[in-house]
Amino acid sequence: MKTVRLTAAQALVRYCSTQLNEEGVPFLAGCWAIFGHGNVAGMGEALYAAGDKFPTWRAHNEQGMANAAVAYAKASNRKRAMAVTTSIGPGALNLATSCALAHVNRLPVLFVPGDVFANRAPDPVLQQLEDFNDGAMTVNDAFRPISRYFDRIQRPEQLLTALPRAFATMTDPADCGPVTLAFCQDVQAEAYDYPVEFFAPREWHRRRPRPGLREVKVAADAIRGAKRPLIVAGGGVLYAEATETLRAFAEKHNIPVGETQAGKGALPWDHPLNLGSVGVTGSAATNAVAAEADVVIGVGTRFQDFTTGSWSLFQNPNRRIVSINAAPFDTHKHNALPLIADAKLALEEIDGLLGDHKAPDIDAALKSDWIAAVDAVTAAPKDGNALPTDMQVIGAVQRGLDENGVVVCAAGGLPGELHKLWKTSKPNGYHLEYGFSTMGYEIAGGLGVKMALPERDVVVMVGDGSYMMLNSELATSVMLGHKITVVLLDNRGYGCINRLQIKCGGASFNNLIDTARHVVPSSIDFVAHAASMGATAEKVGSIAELEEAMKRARASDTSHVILIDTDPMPTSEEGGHWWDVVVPEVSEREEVRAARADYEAKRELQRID
Ligand SMILES: Cc1ncc(C[n+]2csc(CCOP(=O)(O)OP(=O)(O)O)c2C)c(N)n1
Ligand SMILES: [Mg+2]
Repeated sequence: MKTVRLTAAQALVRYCSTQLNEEGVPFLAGCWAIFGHGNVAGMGEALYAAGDKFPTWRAHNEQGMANAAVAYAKASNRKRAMAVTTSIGPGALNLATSCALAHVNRLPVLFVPGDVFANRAPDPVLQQLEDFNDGAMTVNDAFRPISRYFDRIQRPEQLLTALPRAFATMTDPADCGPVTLAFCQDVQAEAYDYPVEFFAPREWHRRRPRPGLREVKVAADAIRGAKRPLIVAGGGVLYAEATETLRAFAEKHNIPVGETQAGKGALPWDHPLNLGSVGVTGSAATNAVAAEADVVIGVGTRFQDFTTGSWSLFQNPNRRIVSINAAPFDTHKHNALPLIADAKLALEEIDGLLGDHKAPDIDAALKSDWIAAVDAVTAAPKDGNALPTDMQVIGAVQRGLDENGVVVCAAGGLPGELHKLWKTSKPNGYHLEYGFSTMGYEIAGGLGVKMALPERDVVVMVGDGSYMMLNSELATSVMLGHKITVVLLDNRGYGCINRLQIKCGGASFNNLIDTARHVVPSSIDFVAHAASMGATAEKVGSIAELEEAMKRARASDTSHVILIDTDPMPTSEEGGHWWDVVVPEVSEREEVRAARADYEAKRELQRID
């Protein structure tokens, strides 16, 4: 057997750079890296030698660079991904939030945190956790429950089994998620005679599981018997690139579609059968159909609580759920009729059995009334002096983009409003991280989206709270020349949690900056802050000014931040649905007792069968 003598880090980098996706391009676009003693000598040397063949990008925060990697994978429909390497200890643990984020959203990332010395000679090395009862425990064990595949590389030859498993996990539609290869720092630099053929280019084709005959028939029978079916389109539709198949299926069988946060954009917003968002932040149109639906057909959705109104949305007592998903785990939820398959193939095969079957028409006014409601709340305000609402800002941003735009967001009040109100024309034009809803994802995520889709106009919408939590990859976007536009809505605090607090009967407390304990009133100069990182930054005083600023941002080559003050209280009244957030059973506050009574009444509608 022909061998080549490489360090383990060199072998990992060489293998990563030769693995291709089904289109023949490298599955991993490159590697984000922040170095420390735990990876600079081993991984650092190997990445340097790889040069442009496997590019390395430096960021400012491990969580930030990992968020960029997650966003890249999502915007690439999981066909491409990135690696992320860190030192040990704090550098490694800074990845943990992003690793869980990737896990929840089922997105591929290769995490390579450094680890302690396998030979234990210098123990405890700087930043080593010492477990008194377990000699093998390191901080990286925290990655076990949040990684889809976890391994610790303690000998160079372990890569021969670990790396193929890592790629199999990242490229499998059912198992897809983050992989953590905790890489002992001495092992990174250790040499081994690897078989040359281990590094031969290999194409990883996404498995498209075929549906079982019985499951297709059961699903088709249920759909044929339905008078009021509803398709719930999830992220799986986009990842399976099944948007055209879904459109043809919905049209031929006359079945309306509601979209989850991850599934938004599965159909163009103005398609007559696209009733808009579903669930807690759903459109009035979809939710009205959902309440009566006798068959709910989930396609590539994991039915999280925002989609199901905490399981109080689908109120028809005889309703059945058909769950089409590549992951068996998701198909069995809530006694659904399981259809374990790739979304595209499943729809094609159900279609084959349904023939010309058409479901009864739904009232066309549902959709037109909803669009009229959307247009009303997103219109520019007549009163130019009032503080703008989130909805009005969304309208202005939307008007400032064409179908090439991509909106990026993750946490705060904006995701709910965007889910309801944003008009997505093309797949991937709507990029919401609402599986984990991680504050601080937005700007780093926008950078990752831009790296995946350089030809598209990427606009990050972010609240002041999320901006303050993690903004440093704005400087990375400037440094790497990946221009993003950031629209920063300053409502002086955690507006959505303040509203939730009040809704649960609480006093406004510790959410808005002014009602949090303070000695000096907070006054953050966001424009100066963003400008200090090299972005062009400006503040606008109205929706009309925002529309002008959007034009400047669009024309700019540099990342552009537009700050606007907004009102923390208003939300769109139209649409929406109850969400299960517990209210205290006893309280001295009358408001809490009233909210509890309301809560108990709403819980009656919850179905946990
Ligand atoms: C990392 C993280 N911490 C806490 C939360 C809980 N949380 C969700 S939204 C939110 C407030 C967001 O504030 P901001 O970005 O200003 O948006 P706004 O609510 O004002 O629209 C908080 C604290 C979270 N989602 N993520
Ligand atoms: Mg805020």
